[in-house]
Amino acid sequence: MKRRNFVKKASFGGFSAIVLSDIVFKDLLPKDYVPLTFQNPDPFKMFHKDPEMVLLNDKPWNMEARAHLLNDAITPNKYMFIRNNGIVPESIDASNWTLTIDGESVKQEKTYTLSELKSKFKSHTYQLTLECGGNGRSEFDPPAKGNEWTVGAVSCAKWAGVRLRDVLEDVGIKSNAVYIGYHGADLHLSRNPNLQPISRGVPITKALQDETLIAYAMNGEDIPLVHGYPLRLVAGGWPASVSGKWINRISVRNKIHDGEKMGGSSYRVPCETVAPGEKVEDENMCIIESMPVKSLITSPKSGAVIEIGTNFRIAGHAWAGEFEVQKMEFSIDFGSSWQPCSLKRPVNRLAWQRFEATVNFPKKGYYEVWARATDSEGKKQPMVLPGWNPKGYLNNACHRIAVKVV
Ligand SMILES: Nc1nc2c(c(=O)[nH]1)N[C@H]1C(S)=C(S)[C@@H](COP(=O)(O)O)O[C@H]1N2
Ligand SMILES: [Mo]
Repeated sequence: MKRRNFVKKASFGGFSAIVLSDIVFKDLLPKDYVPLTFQNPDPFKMFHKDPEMVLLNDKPWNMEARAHLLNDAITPNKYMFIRNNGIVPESIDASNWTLTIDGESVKQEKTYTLSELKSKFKSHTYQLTLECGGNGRSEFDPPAKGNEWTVGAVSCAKWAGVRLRDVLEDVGIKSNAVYIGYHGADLHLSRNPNLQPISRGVPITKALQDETLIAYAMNGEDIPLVHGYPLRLVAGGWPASVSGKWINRISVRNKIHDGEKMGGSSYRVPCETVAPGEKVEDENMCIIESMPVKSLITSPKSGAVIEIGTNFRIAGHAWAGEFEVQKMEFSIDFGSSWQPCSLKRPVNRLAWQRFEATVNFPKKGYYEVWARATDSEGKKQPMVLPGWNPKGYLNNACHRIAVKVV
């Protein structure tokens, strides 16, 4: 399938696509000034997103869902959050796309074309939960810098591709391999080609799991451009920042990968809990691995008004990083008492799980319905904010919706 260039040229009736070299005074353009003809006013159309999605940033593009948009068992593209650290690749030629496996710990470097990857290795399909490490950041106080995600930076689409393990076995890796790191084709915001916006990775044990894919399809189609077309790494259950988009290189490392956003406070939390606002030295920050247990009430939408005596059904999804969700409960009295929800098993490991319950309200008035998941290790979601951390990661506090019974 041929993709058109990402930068959609605005259609100014009379003229066809303008390119940079057409601009007579281009050398006089103020820094960071985007000529009208290159401005794209509608990221919802550009990325095929539902207009109810929430745009958080345009440089880079970041967009989140609202809880009620995430009600589908399998997240469709139109409701999938977008998290970019840099500039989406502006033109992609899938027919010439290659993936190189290199690094200290490969026996020899090897490069595959897209069609070689597809024909040489068996294809696998899994539904995988991808949640941004910063999902829920907006609630932390003191606030952390970064996108003000509320609850919608999570998705669970169906990804198809080849196992990273099969590819690494074909390449041959040395026994000193400890980590893999991805490299993508997106541009740094400065447009400096020597800088990468992000290059993260996972320990080799996670890389070798059945469900860790080099994916080339999402929900039965080519991966949408903004989500990593034509090739992305998908490692469910971990902060989605490890699932590299537009990947053209994977390095097998003999040490913890030291790419962009692996160090400092990026995707790291204090190894020991700290007081809100406390300064934490880099050496006391630990890399986030499995995401914590969490759930979301996706139906109905917060703000529901119902008549007393009607059956009130709630439903949603729960997930628990590397683990399974074992129990799901709800509360209508601010967590004083909890009642059970029905909970499905995941369709496969690392996929979110559906829960449902019927809620009875004792009398008319305002309520909040809270939902709480417990994982297979017995860990529960906190009712209020979990431990503060400098970058505002891992907020897995109970989700709640407002209901008025009339
Ligand atoms: N190449 C590349 N891969 C990337 C990113 C990026 O900016 N560039 N962002 C990461 C982060 S922080 C997240 S949360 C997920 C978001 O994936 P999505 O936009 O497909 O939802 O992609 C990850 N992979
Ligand atoms: Mo992220």
